[in-house]
Amino acid sequence: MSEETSRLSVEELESKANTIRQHIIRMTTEAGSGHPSSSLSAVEVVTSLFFGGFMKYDPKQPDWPDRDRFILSKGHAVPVLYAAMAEAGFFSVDETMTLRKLGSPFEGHPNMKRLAGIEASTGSLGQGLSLGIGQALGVRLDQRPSHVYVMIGDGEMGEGQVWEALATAHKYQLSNLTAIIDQNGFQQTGSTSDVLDLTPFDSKIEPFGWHTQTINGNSMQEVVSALETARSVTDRPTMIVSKTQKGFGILPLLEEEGDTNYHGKPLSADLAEKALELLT
Ligand SMILES: Cc1ncc(C[n+]2csc(CCOP(=O)(O)OP(=O)(O)O)c2C)c(N)n1
Ligand SMILES: [Mg+2]
Repeated sequence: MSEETSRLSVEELESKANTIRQHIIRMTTEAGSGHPSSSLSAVEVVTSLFFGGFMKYDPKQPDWPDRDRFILSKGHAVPVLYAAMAEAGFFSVDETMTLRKLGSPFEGHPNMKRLAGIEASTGSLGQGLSLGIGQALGVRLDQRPSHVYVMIGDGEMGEGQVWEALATAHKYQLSNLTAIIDQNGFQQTGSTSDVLDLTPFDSKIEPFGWHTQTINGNSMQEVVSALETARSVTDRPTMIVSKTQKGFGILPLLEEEGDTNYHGKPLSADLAEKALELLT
């Protein structure tokens, strides 16, 4: 149960991350649609949360009241969440291979009404941090020890609602809330610096009253250290600006394809085979 939640070493986490990357590739290629590159950038953070001893959860009792919560605000990257949850024992890896198939609860965006363990239905970008604030307030009112983690995309940061949420979290001094920006440098139609450059994030978010850190989010060691630091902050919400690469793990292939954003495209069967070779 909760106390036995995995606490893998950095080396073991790296190996788990590799397995999760393989699931992501298989799932999206099998579906013939989805967002592998958006999922791949976030793997180290999601892996650390689920297996680095940070999140408490019980896959046999997904609604355990004292559990920690993870909200994937960039809901289109849900293959990374399905893969991690499958590895954690919420359901089988085989089941996740029904991704985006008619009738499958493994929808293209997380749906909390269809799949136990999903904490929020997301996909309409901009809403996850607000949902996380509601949950952080709720567990605090109930005097639960739960911590709420929210992952936001860097393109998603262009949504005004996120900035309203940043101000609100400070107002309520939500020390049980940690947000992570997956700063992979791209959004749907191009690089975030071309579309709307909001970097650097830390110097904008710190004045909102948040504890902030900026890290290499594809370095497992840095992710684990940042989550440890976040846990030690007890008087305000914490933000981790996680600088990543979209498609991390299979970038040489995306470079060959001439598209390092590769947004919303599954790999062809041939390319997926090469990707899996690269990851093994
Ligand atoms: C409100 C809203 N507007 C537009 C979209 C379409 N959309 C899906 S993914 C995406 C890009 C998101 O970029 P980012 O947040 O950086 O995530 P990444 O894919 O880079 O991880 C957009 C615009 C959406 N899902 N929701
Ligand atoms: Mg992005």
